[in-house]
Amino acid sequence: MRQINRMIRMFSTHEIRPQEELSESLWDFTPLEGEQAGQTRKVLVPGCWETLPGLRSYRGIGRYARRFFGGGNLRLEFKGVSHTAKVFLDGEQIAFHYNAYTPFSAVKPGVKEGEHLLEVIVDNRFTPESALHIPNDYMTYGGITRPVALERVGSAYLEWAHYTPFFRDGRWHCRAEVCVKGVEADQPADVWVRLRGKAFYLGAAAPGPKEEAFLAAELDLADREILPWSPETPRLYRAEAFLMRAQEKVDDLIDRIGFREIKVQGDRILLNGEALRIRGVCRHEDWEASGCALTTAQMQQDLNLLKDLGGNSVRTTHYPNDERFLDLCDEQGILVWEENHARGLVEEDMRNPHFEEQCEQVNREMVAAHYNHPAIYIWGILNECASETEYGRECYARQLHQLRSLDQSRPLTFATCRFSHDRNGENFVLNDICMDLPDVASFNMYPLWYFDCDVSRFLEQVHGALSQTAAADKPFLVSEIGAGAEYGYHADEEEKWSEEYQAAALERQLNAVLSDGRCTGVYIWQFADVRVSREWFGGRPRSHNNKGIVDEYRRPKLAYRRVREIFRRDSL
Ligand code: ADA
Repeated sequence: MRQINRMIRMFSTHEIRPQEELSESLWDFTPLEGEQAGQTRKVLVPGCWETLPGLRSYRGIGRYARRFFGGGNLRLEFKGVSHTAKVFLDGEQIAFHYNAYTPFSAVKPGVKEGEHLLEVIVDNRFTPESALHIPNDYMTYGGITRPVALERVGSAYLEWAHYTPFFRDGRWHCRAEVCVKGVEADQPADVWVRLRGKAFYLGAAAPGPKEEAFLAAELDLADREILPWSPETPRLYRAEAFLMRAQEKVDDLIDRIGFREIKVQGDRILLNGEALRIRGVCRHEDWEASGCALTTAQMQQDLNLLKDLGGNSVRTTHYPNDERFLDLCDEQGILVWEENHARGLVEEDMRNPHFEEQCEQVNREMVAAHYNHPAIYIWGILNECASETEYGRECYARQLHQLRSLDQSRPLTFATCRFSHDRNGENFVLNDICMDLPDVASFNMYPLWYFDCDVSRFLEQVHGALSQTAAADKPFLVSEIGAGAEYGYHADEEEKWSEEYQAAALERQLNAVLSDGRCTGVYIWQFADVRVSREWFGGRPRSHNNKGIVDEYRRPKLAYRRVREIFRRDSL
C-alpha cells in the first residue's frame, strides 16, 4: 500500500499507518433506476452524479465500484457519501452510513493479499427513513462526494486523538484524550502523544475486537515559546499520537492544533481574552460545476473571496464541512461556526422516529472528526427548527446537552427565526422558548427582504424581546441577513431581485447591525447562489437560492463590492 494521502487533508495524517487514497481516481458508476438504469460509465470520485450528462436531476440509487490491491486488517474511511451508503467488500456488506456530511469508516480484519472489489451503493432519495435530508432550500446531491482512504491497521489502532489547549499560570497546557480501537485480541499497546518535541505516555490499552479504550492526560509542556493561534497569527502545531509495541511504533495519528481558548464573558465571545468581532458569510458547499463535491482549489477560491471582502468568518450552513476546508480555515485564521445538519424542520419533521438518533449521530461524528480545528470557535445546531414548541425544546435541550458532554471548550448556539411581527416589522413577538439553552443568542432576520422595515428599528425590537428572556445578557449574533438578486439583472434600486436592490439592502442591513453595540457580529445570507432541491419550493427563481453576493460561478454581484467596502471599513 502506498503512502499517499495528500488530497484527503491538507497535511499527512499518518507516517506509520499505510494509507492510500482511493479517490482522485476513476470508479465505475451505474445508476440503478431511471432512464439510465444499468448503464455503467467511468466517473471521478469524489463527485456528484448531478454533474454527469443526463443526470442533473437524478434522485435515486447508484452503484460505485473499483478494484484495489491490498490485504491484512483493512480500514476504509469515507469522508462523505451523499446521503446514504452501503459499503461492500468482495460482495460482503461492511458498512452502512446515513448523512452526507460526516465521515465514517469500516474495518475488515484478515483480508487476504490480492485484488479486491469495493462497491458502494449510494442513495440520495427522500424517504421516511431520512429525517435530515429532506426537500429543502439547498440541494441534497448524490454520490461519493468527499475523499476515500484505504488503510492497513494492526490489532488495534488510533481512532481519534483530541487536544484541548488551556492557559494556566502564565503558560499553555494541553489535555489529550485518545481513543484506541481494537481489531483483534492482542497484548496491550502503549499509547503516546508527542507535542512540541516532547513525548508523553498516556498508558497501555488493550481493547478487544471492536471495543474502544479511552486514555487521557494533562500534558505538562513547560514551554513558554508557544505562540497562540489567532485570526491574525494562525499558528499551528503538530500533535502526534502513536502506539508502541516492543519499542516499535505500530500506529500513528497526526493532527494540527492551535493554542487558543474560547470563552463567553457577559455579552462577548473572547478568543484568548480578546472580544471577537464577526464579519462572516453563510456558505453552502456548492459550486455549479461540481455540486457539493468541491476541489481544494474551489474551497480556497471561496476563502480568497472572503478575505478580499474583509470577512473573517464562515458559518457552515447547514451541516459539517469537508475537513480540507476546515484545514484551510485553520491555516488562514478564518473563524468557523460549524453546525450540525438540519434546516427548517417543523415539529412534525422532528417527530420523525429517526430524527433524534440521526442528529445524535451527526453531533457525535462532527465533534469526533473536527474537535481539533482551532478555527471552529462555536458549534451550532438545528437551524430554524421548532424551538417555539415544547417538543422542539426537548430536542434542543437534549442535543445541546450531548454537545456539551462531547466538548466543553466551545460555546454553543442555534440560529432561530421563531418570532412573529407585522408586515412592517412592528409588534415583534419572540415565540422561541429555548433562549435559556444556548451560550450565544443567534437570530436569522430578513428586514428589507421578506418584509419592509427599518433595520435598526427591527433590531431594537429584537433586543427588547430578548431582554425579557434568559438570553438578555448573552452574546448576540445576527446569524443571517441578506436579500436576493439575479446575477446580471439590473434595474432601479427599488426593484427586488435586481443587483442594485440587493446591494442597497445589504448596505443598510450591515450598517445597522455593525453599529449595534450589543452585537458580536453578522453572517450574510449568503456567500454564493446555490441550487435548491426541486421538490422543495417552486418559488425560487432558477431553482436557486439567489441571495449570494457572488453567483454560483463566483461572479461578483454589485453587493459584493458594497459588502467589501463595509467589511473592510469595519475591520480597520
Ligand atoms: C433561512 C434559512 C436559509 C435560507 C434563508 C432564505 O433563514 O436558514 O437556509 O433558506 O432563510 O433564503 O430565506
